[in-house]
Amino acid sequence: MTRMMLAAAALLSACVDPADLYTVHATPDPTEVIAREDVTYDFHVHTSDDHEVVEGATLTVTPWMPAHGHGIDDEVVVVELGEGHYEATFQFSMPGEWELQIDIDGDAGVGEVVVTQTVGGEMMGGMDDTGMDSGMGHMSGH
Ligand SMILES: [Cu+2]
Repeated sequence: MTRMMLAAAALLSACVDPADLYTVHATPDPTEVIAREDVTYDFHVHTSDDHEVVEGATLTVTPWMPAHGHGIDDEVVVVELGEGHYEATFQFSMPGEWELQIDIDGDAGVGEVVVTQTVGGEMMGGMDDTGMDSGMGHMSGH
């Protein structure tokens, strides 16, 4: 009987939207993010329900550009600083609208938080010959 109740509880918690499990405050330094220049993010992670800081979690940060369907070439290395703070330094590969998909594996469970980031800077000349950003022509029409 106890086992069945535990299973039911596990089932219930699995129904919680993973995005709601954790809240992440993502603060870039510098605050004006420029393509192909280092940016260091402070990710402050706490649980959404009781506002406890999340320590000892594994954060996986994936920069993603939805309009073009690509990320960045480099893996983002996340370092835990303590008291719910995690840090990562990387570069966005081009200007535009980006997302940071933040997967959090911690004591409260596995959750995902997505934050948006506008990235400034210049388009790189000769980008087209990679074939990666051939869609930029119609993007500029927005
Ligand atoms: Cu792009």
